[in-house]
Amino acid sequence: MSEHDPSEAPWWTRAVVYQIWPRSFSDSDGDGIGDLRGVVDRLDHLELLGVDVLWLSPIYRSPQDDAGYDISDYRSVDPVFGTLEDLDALLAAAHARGMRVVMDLVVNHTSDEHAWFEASRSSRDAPQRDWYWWRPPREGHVGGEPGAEPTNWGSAFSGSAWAWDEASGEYYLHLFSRKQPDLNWENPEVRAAVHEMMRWWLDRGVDGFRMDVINLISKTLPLEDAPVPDGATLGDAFGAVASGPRIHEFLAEMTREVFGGRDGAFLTVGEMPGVTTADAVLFTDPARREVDMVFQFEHVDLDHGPGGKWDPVPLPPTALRDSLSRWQLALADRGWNSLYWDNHDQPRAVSRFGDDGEHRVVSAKALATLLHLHRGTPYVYQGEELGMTNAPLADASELRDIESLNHLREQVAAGRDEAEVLASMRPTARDNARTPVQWDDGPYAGFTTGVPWTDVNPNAATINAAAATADPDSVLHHYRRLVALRHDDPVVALGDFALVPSDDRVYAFTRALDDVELLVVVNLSGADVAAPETSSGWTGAELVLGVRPDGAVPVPGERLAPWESQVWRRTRPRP
Ligand code: TEU
Repeated sequence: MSEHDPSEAPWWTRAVVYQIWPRSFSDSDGDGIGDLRGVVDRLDHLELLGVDVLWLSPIYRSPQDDAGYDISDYRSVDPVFGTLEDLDALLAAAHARGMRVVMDLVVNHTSDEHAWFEASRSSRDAPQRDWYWWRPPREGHVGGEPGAEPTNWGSAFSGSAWAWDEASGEYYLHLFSRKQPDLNWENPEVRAAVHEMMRWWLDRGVDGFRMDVINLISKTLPLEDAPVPDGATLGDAFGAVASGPRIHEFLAEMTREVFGGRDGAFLTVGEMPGVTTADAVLFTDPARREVDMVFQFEHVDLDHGPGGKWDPVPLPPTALRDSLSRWQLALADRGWNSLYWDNHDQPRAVSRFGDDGEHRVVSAKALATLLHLHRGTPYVYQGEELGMTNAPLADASELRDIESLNHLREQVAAGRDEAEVLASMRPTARDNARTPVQWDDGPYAGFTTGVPWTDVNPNAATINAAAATADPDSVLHHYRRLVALRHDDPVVALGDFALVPSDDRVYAFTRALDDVELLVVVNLSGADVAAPETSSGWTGAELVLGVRPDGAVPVPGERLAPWESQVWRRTRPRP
């Protein structure tokens, strides 16, 4: 199969995915929490946008320790989101409008309230003991005392990655919260149970899966102490758990067992922190049948300082350009990229990579153009199409996310000033992207008739879907054009990518397929800068999209206004 041949390329090479984080999408019953009926109520908006696939963040039964990424029953819907019948209704309504629905598959870990874990924890001889990672205290130590943990690993959400179970006298591993014990994928019964559950969802009508931290399921054995980063107290388990020795085998087996013999247009995307370009080629090589595409993290980790995400450093446009273009080139011949700026784990794109003040609209459009003109499958996170901004997080009481709350508590306990810790968290906290979607300028932005579970951003009076729908120059209508362009123009979906030399603040590239060529030029700064030299050779080309703060029509080769973005199209000059 050639991914460059439009007649043979898989359907998802021309698709755009929209991520719904249901808790903050739309509330239909006034309890302040978004739900599945709320999603059905808003399908007109998604149809207007033109997206092909909806990815639903977890709606399964869950104690909601990590906003649903801690699942206690894979085959039921949490009552806060509705019922299985509501989910069936959503599937039917989305399918009727030509949209597919992919579920979040969280199988690196379950909730500690899942029946599998309850059985596993019940005793050391329990038949399901080996479904999770149980280990005795470190030799010569007493279980439960500091330092007795089986390895020195830290968890993603503060503290040790091991929790002591007094009743059975062993520790269990949790790479995330202590309410998210890791499943032991070495055990074939675990794999078979997950495959069966996935088939159950496909039988119900879902169109695929976004696989949460799926590259962490194969751990390097034996589990051993890891290097301790400078300034940290706990070891970094990452090297021991990311893309481990059996990961490719596990994913190929999953494809075989779950999708084998099924006809249909499915989509699988593996979320893979730390994945390298070389790994990504292997994971997404169609011949290997592992996953269709991966979420990589390089561009969303560029602003992490020596102390990680809570220690942000300034991000020069060149760093972004180098990273994104490197991924384009690395997956050019084999493999496929997922393209995203933000999601429920990242700050809002326009606040992080653009300018959420004076140039909010024009910079949100510039970022959208840049991303959607790359080769790969673009993902739009709810509210991104409105140019929604980071939450103010003016006070610690606005934090809801377990990661934020644990970090704040840990730092304050260590003697740091709360206001200072909060300030360091503001740029990258996950809470930023979890405020309710701003639908209109009414009470609580039209998100709920009750009281929302977390504050609505005060800018909802001006930034909202109703206003954006009515304004032909809105960020929303720009996204609509970009989605349509990918559907209609094969060069956008499949064309070869080449970087064009430019000023350090500009990202310019071409895309080419057969005799059609596009030039994309984006000013990633609030300054007036020179256009790339190449631009002047494009006089007479068709302007596909052009956005300037003054609303004027761009001219090839002329200086670029702040956050200006241009897409030009021409028939390739014959050699
Ligand atoms: O995220 C995995 C991940 O590696 C990070 O995004 C991480 O959660 C975060 O950035 C820490 O700073 C996935 C989910 O998307 C996330 O919501 C879950 O919390 C996590 O897995 C555990 O299931």
